[in-house]
Amino acid sequence: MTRFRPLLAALLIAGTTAAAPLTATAAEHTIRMLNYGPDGSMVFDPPFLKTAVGDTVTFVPENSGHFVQSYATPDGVTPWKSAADQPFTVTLEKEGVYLYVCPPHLMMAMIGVIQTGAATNLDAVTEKANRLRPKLVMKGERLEQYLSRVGK
Ligand SMILES: [Cu+2]
Repeated sequence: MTRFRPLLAALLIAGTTAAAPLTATAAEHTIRMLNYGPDGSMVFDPPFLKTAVGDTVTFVPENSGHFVQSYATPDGVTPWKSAADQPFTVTLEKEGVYLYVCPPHLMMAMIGVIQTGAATNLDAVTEKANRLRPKLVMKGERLEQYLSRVGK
């Protein structure tokens, strides 16, 4: 029996080292919520972000009056919504496209898109986005601009 122990130990070590890089490589991204930024007034910066599955994104309110709420996400994602003026971190556990908004500034198209891994749900997100589009009174073209940056 004893000759199996080294094998078991080796398997345990292999399992540990195999899992470790996944944790170590999960990136932490930051998206700022701004009254004015590179893309004009009332913006998320960056408004489009590509991540890997398991990465985290922290939304940081650098000006007051903003918060973030998911609008369209991959299937199985619990909708998220932050408190106003508070940093908010979300872990992107499902592959696909995430469309999110700042509800108080929806009219000004304060919206953003995250692509996590492959854009498996792009059609569904685009369909839902079409219903959002009439609510974007100013700068509504941001919706198409950001979604057009989604790649395979
Ligand atoms: Cu806002």
